[in-house]
Amino acid sequence: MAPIPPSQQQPLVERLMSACGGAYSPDVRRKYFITGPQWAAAYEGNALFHAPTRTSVDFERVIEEYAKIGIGHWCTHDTDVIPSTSVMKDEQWEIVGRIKASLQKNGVQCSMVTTETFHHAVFAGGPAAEAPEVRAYAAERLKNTVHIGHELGASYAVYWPGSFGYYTAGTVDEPQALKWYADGLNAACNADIEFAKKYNRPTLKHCMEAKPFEPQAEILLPTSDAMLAFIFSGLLDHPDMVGLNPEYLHELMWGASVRAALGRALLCKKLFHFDINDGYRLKHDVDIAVGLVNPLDWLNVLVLLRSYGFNGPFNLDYKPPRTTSNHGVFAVSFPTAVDRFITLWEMAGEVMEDAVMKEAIEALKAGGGVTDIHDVDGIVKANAELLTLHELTAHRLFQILVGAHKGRTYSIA
Ligand code: GLT
Ligand code: MN
Ligand code: MN
Repeated sequence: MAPIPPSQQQPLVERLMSACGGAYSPDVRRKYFITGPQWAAAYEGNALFHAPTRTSVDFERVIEEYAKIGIGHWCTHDTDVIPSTSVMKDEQWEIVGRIKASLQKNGVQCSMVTTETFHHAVFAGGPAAEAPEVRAYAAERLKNTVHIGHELGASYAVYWPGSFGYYTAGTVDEPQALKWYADGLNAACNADIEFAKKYNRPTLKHCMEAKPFEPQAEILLPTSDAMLAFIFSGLLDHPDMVGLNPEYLHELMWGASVRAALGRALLCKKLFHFDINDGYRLKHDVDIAVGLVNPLDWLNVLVLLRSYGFNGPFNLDYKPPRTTSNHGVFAVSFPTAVDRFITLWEMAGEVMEDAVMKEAIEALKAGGGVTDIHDVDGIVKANAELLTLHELTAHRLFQILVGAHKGRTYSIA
């Protein structure tokens, strides 16, 4: 093939995108509770060893592009949109006003707000550092975000305590630090109760998000399970207001079965919000778009969530790869991520209705019918053939994933 000059590259991408087919319309996409973060679309491709590959994108553009794609909800960190020197000053409200106008103009809703307590130098010692002024500052930031959330009409607040940990142990008193961290969340929840009254709105759902590795070397609340223990520890003034925002990859990173981790959150009625993406076990937070690495596992995850009535928010917390251009972020990265999610979600519905799956699961639950429960060998024998269904259903899930249940086969020509 002859080299493709830059002027012909966008048309090529557009043509191949439409050749892919299978895109859902923006109206269909809007039927799902899918949320798009400001930081994901605005990510410039920079990292510790990576220079940026894209230019910055402001919230006006992100909201407009999300609206065109059919992503009906937008979320943000305070400092994604407000310079840190302006946060909590009068000038922040002028920016919030512009955000409101932009959301309204494009028919997009703000679903969630989150406080950046990890990037700025003030959080070098973490959001619950030893110095009381750092903790007081962090609490003010959390309360301010709750206020902005009510102003923008959000229903969720997320907390990713990225800097809550250390590189070297010895000075940080872990139980004390956890108590201080709870003080911050308590300040946010108590302020929320007051703001909710003033705004005549329900309180927000406060969602904790765990990540096991990075950016600290050791993390004090590394997993969703650790956060569940924290929520039920007695340290929180309003544990009913606090739940989880698990991220698919963050659970996978430490080696969990994501489906099982989500199952524990569901059991505790604490699955409030879900960051959807993909990646690899025991690696850093690569934030690949949903379904590009583990589609079969994703199908399994969505079967669980659908079975338990979790309908979102599904937050597209991934990083468009550095190899994708500014144009590609909105022309390829976001629409394809949304469409894979919808496809997997609908497939999960097919799994739940599939006659083979249903009968296999019912048969396993029926058991072999042994009545003498002291007859261990008899119980084993009675279930022996039934247990083959575990592998059969895994095959069936694969078939549904690749369309083989609808007769798609291959033959050697
Ligand atoms: C950061 C983190 C994400 C969190 C964001 C919310 S910040 O990008 O890696 O997983 O969801 O604070
Ligand atoms: Mn996340
Ligand atoms: Mn991540």
